[in-house]
Amino acid sequence: MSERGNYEAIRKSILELLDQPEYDDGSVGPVLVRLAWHSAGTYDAETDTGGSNGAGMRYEAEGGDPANAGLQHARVFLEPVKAAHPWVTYSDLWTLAGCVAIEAMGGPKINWLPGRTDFVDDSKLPPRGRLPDGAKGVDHVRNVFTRMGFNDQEIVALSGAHNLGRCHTDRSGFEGKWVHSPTRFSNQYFRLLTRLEWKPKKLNNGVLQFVHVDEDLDEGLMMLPTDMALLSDPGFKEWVLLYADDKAAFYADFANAFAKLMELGIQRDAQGKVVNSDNLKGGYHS
Ligand code: HIF
Repeated sequence: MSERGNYEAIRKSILELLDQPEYDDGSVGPVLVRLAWHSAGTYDAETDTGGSNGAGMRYEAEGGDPANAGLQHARVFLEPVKAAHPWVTYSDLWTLAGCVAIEAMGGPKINWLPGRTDFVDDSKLPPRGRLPDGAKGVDHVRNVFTRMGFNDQEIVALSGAHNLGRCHTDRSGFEGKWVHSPTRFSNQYFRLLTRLEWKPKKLNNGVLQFVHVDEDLDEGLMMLPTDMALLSDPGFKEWVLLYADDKAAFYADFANAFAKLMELGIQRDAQGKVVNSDNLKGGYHS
C-alpha cells in the first residue's frame, strides 16, 4: 500500500531528527517552531494574502527576507523527511514539524490538519515586512497580530513560545535565551518576565535588548523589547500574569492559538478538506 497520506510516518521522521547534540542547546525543535510560525505569520486577513500555503520561503522573495534569517537551517534539517516522503508538501511539513516539536518538548498537543499546497499563487504572495520586529513596542505587536486576526489574549498566549530556543547575533542581532531550559516547553517565560528584574542593555552591535544576570548560574537571560512590551500594556499584562500563575490555562490557550496560526489562509469544508488548494489558477509548482 502506498504511504501517501500517512502523516504518522511524517511525525515519526520529524521526531527522529529533533535531538542534535551539536546544534544550539541540543535540539532543532525551537528553530522548527520558528519556521512553522514564520511560514504562517505573513498572513493578512483583510486581503487574504500570505500564510503557510505555498511554502513561499523556498524562494528568495520570502526566504531572503531578513526577518527569516537562520531559517534555512530549519529547512535543511527537514530535507531528509521530504526526501523519505516526497508526497508531503513543504507547507504541510513545515507546519507539522513545528507542532510535533512543541509536543515533543513537553508542550500541549496542537490540533494540526493536513492539506496545504506547494502551488504558489502569485496573487497571494506577501510583501516583505509582514513579520514582527523585536526592537519595537506595544503598537507594533498588536498591529501585526491583529492583522492576522488574533486578539490580545491570543497574542500573549502565543508569546509563551519564546520559552523555546534562543536569539543568535548573526540572525537577528539579538543574543541569548529567554529561559534556562530552552528545549523544554513550559510557562517559565511568563514567570521570569514577571518575577525577575530586567535591565536594558546595548550589545556591541548596537542592538538594544533586556537582560537579567543570574549570579548563581553566571549566565544571562534575555528579553526582546517586544517581550517587555507585554508588561507595559494593561490589555496584554493581565494575560501575562494569568499564564505565569496558571500553566494549564496557558497550555490550553497556547494550543488553540498556535493551531489557529497554522490554519491562517487555509479554507476547509465541513469535513476538514482544504477547498482553496487544488484549483489555484495561475500558480506554479516547485
Ligand atoms: Fe519569535 N523570535 N518572535 N516567536 N521565536 C526569535 C526566535 C524565536 C519575535 C522575534 C524573534 C513569536 C513571536 C515573535 C520563536 C517563536 C515565536 C528571535 C531570534 C527573534 C528576534 C531569532 C534568532 O536570532 O535566531 C517577535 C518580534 C515576535 C512577535 C512578538 C511567536 C510567539 C512567541 C509567534 C512564536 O511562536 C522561537 C521558537 C524562536 C527560537 C528560534 C531558535 O532558533 O531557537
